[in-house]
Amino acid sequence: MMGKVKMGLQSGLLIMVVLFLGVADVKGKADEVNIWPLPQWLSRGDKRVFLSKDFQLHTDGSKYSDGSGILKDAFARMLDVVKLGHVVDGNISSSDKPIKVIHVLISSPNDQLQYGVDESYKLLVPSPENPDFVHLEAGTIYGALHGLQTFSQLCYFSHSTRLIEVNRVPWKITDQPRFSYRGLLIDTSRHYQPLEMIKKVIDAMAYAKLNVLHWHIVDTQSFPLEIPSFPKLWDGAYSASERYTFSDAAEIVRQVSSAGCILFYAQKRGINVLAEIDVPGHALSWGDGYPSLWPSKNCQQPLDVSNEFTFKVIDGILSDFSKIFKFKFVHLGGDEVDTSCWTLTPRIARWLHKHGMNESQAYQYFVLRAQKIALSHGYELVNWEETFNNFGNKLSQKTVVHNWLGGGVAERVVAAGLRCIVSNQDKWYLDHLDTTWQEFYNNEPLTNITKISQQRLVIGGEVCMWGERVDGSNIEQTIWPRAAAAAERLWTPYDNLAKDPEQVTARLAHFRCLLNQRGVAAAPLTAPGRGSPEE
Ligand code: CP6
Repeated sequence: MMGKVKMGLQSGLLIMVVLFLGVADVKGKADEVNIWPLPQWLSRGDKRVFLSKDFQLHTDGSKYSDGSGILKDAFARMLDVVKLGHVVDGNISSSDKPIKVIHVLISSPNDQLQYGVDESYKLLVPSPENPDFVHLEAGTIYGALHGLQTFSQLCYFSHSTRLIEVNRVPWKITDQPRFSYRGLLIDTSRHYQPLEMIKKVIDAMAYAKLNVLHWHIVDTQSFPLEIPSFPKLWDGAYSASERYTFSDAAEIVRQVSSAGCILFYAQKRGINVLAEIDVPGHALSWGDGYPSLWPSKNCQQPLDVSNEFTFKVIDGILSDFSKIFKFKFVHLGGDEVDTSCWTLTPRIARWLHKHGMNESQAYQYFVLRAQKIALSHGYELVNWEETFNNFGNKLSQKTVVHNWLGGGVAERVVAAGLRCIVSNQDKWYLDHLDTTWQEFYNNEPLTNITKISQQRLVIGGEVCMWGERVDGSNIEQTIWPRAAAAAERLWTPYDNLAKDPEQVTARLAHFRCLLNQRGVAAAPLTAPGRGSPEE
């Protein structure tokens, strides 16, 4: 008896301390908002609620029927990451009213994921009409997915009540991305990345609200992907096991849902996949299976510009791509082309002469012909900036120029009326290990671009995880948390960014702990403890 009274007193004291500090179980300052990336707009209250153990998804009134199961599966994953299943002995008294339902209202029936899809959402915890409900509304299923991610970040396990709680209710959040292209490049040519690791990267991208996985599949060092039209191309893989079958690739991007619909693993999470073949320069491995793609046995790249077979192979690859990569863009590379093998190979030198082309004209001819092939398969185009720097006025209007050199090309691209993706190597290259998360955070895509009409042509940005020094053993901790810093730059309205640097640090440290808890090996911000330099 005494014991019980004592316990009661202790927990009473605990509650008083808790009330005084505002937050019990989430470490840090009471007033911290721990959402990453920060929403467009939010307001909070001062109450606390907990989730019922059988928290449910309701969709009454929604125009979206979820025949493909995207929402149902996303809800199940959300319950999984907030660990509602772990609640076995919550301290509930009869007067406590748990939140029982998340009511998701989606206005579009369409579940096509595409560039520029409406990603906005509104989240109310609890619903003003019904205190047992969370209210989430969105234009499309993809906005609803972001809303679920935000909601998952509001939930935490309370060690005092042993329940999943949300503090500082009522929460009112309205949110939408600043840029519609928010990318991460992975490179499976310099090192093979296991399929399961690619999926983990996709999961974590969804947590950070990134929405494009730029898959730099093949390069000089290896050709890991099966191409049905040209089945010897993957002879250029490192080994028989370091390969993706065509159906593996489809699976990264595709899954069969519980409803029997064919869906993409990435699509289910709101992630588009931008596939790249980097031509003509970064393609030596193509010749392992088809040596006639090389200028000669001892001068092996760029791809032979004089050989019709080269363009047949590109056509076959893009035709196969179009069956599984449904994003509206394909990336055709075009960077770092050293054309000397063309002039050093007499057969090709004669061809150039016959067609009245010098080396740089042949480079242009190659890139533009690859563009035409991609257009014929229904794609719009992305090319690395050297193509713009060398013959920008010749590029298809459907080209998005991908900056990386960092010489301020974005300003010139948008002034020329083309679209641009920002990835400058001094700020957004993850393989540069000494670039800090703060530098990732502070890279502003619209630097020096002031006209609204030109700002709109910067469709977003992308952080690049080049694969020379990463494989399945260290890719996650090299990507995270720095990619998340860029993710906030790309999501959150400019005026909300980094108002309080200490708060940003604490909030990112919190997000990277969340990644760890969810099984993502995100590295510490610095050291030690929660990763904040002050600690
Ligand atoms: N591979 C390809 C690369 C790079 C590029 N393209 C690259 C260049 C310089 C640095 C990092 C990566 N490894 N195909 C440039 C777009 Cl510092």
